[in-house]
Parts: sequence; structure tokens; C-alpha cells
Amino acid sequence: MHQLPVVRRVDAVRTRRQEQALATMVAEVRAGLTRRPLPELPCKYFYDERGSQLFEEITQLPEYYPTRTETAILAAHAAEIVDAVSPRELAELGSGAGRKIRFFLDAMRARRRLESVLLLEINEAYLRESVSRLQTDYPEARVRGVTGDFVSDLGALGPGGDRLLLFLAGTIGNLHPAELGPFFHAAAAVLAPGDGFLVGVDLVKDPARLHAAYNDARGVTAEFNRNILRVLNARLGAGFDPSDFEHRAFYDAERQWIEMRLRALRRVSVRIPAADVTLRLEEGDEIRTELSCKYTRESFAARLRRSGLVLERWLTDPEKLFASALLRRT
Ligand code: AVJ
Repeated sequence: MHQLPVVRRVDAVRTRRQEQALATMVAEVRAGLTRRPLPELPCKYFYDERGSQLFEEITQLPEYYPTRTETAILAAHAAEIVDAVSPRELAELGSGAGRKIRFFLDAMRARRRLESVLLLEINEAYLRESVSRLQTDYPEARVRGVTGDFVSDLGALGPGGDRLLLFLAGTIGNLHPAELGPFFHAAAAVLAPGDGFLVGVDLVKDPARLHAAYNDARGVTAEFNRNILRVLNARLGAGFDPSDFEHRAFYDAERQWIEMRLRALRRVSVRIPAADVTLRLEEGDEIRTELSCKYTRESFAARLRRSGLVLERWLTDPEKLFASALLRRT
């Protein structure tokens, strides 16, 4: 058994669920930061309130094409997806600000089939807000939220049936390609035969375009990247000075992924009391903070083998920047 961490800055009484989330975070941060040669941090910890806000800002940057491209694809095709799957329940993983979900809810409402909405989201404040906003705007539906991450907590969605599951924004790119098989298998387990799973997939493209999307001129992505250190400071009592680190993001053409890192600008030694770790870095040493994997139709479809899911439709924009993949549970 892990002893629960002692944290000095406690703002409110923590629930058992929050205690559990903190214990998980401690274990993951300790495992990641002690990894060599390249220490890493799980990218889900970007998303405290400030991080979620910074990501919202990223989605509006001229260089960051995924959000507006996916929005256009869904605006054009949500109704036909709803017709193909004819769901009574809409479920979403990592719902975030929850704008794109409305294309589907509106189409379901128009067909008088909207019965329930289920959101799984890591940021509890965001989740509460989304649930209450959706409940107000779609009073005919039963709206529920579950706090959790889309890898370990998928099972919390419960058994499927007349379900359309959404996993938008290209967030699937945060999984290592080797994790996709098990992830699809777990997703298939919360779907009944005939249920739909719509996945947003960022596509392999001109490396310069990818590079620009993760190295924006205004430096919002850099601030978003460094924010993960503030999250460790706030939740684990860590002593990071974010200005000791610079943002780095590059495209690895062989692996077909964007990698984000934080590079130490000077020698640093940071104590993280709650995780019982002291991180020592030399100038130039890096911490990996995110993978954002890019796919082609072929490389994506290859990961579906023996998962219980088949690729039914592949919808893209005219420039082939982004795809919405409609998967069907067999
Ligand atoms: C939310 C995972 C889709 O990978 O593009 C944006 C996160 N990171 N800029 C992505 C992100 C840096 C984003 N996802």
C-alpha cells in the first residue's frame, strides 16, 4: 500500500475520490520523472483551470488548424453520422469546452431520439460547468458527468447500447501508438454491437505546418507547456520555477509524432515533497511532456485490427489536415 502523500497547501476538505486522484498523480509523476534517459510527465496534468484556458486560447490561434478543421467537418457531417448510428445516448471522452458536441445533440433532438448524455472529463470544474450548461439547454435529456481520464476510467461509462461515443480534437494522439490496441479494446467493451465511436484524428502532413501549430508566434503553446510545472507546484508542493525552462516542440517524421518537451535553461534541482523525488537536471536536459501522434488512414486503420471496432467512414477536409473516423462496434 502507498501511504497517502502529505501536502501542505490544502485549500478544501478533499473527498476520497480526490485523495485517490492525488495518490495516482504522485505515483505517475514519480515514475515519469525518475525515467532515464528522458524524464517525462503525463500530459493530462496540463489541464488545471489555467491550462484548460490556455488550451482554449491555442484552439483559436491562426497556426493551430485542428479545432477549426474538425469543427467544419462535424458541422457538415454530424447529422449523417447520427442517421448512420441512430443513438439515444451521446457519450464523450475529454469533453473540454463542449462546443462540438452540440452538432450531435441538435441532430439527435431533431430526430426526437435524445435521451441521455454522458461526459467523461479530467477537469472537474470544467465537467460541472459543461453538465449544467448542457442540462439547461437540453432539458429533455438526462445529463451525467464522470471525472476521470480516458485511459484508466473508460469503464465508468458502463455498458453501451444505442450509444454514440465521441473522442474528438485529436486527443487520441496523446496515446503512444502501441497503446491504441488496448485502448480500442477497452472502448469496444463500453459499446454494444452496432454502437458508434467517432474519433478525431490529426493527419500526417507537411512538417512545417505541424511545427508551426506547436510553436505559435505568440508563445501560447510555450506557456501551456510550462503550466504543467505550476500544476506540480500547486498539487504536489513542488518547487519548480517555470522560467527555468523553455518550450520545445518538434516533429519526428519517422515516428510520425509531435513531441513536446521542457528544456532546462540552467542547472536545476527541484524537490517534490509529495512524491518524495528530487529532480536534478543539467542545463539543456529535457522533460518530455506530450506526444501528439499523427496518422494516415492506413496507419490508423492498422491499429483497429482485432479490436472489435471497424472503420466505417473516414471524413476529411479538402486539405486533408484532419479526419473524423467513424468506427462501428461489430
Ligand atoms: C488536445 C491533445 C489534441 O495534441 O494538439 C495543443 C494538445 N498540445 N498544443 C494536441 C496540444 C499542444 C492537443 N490535444
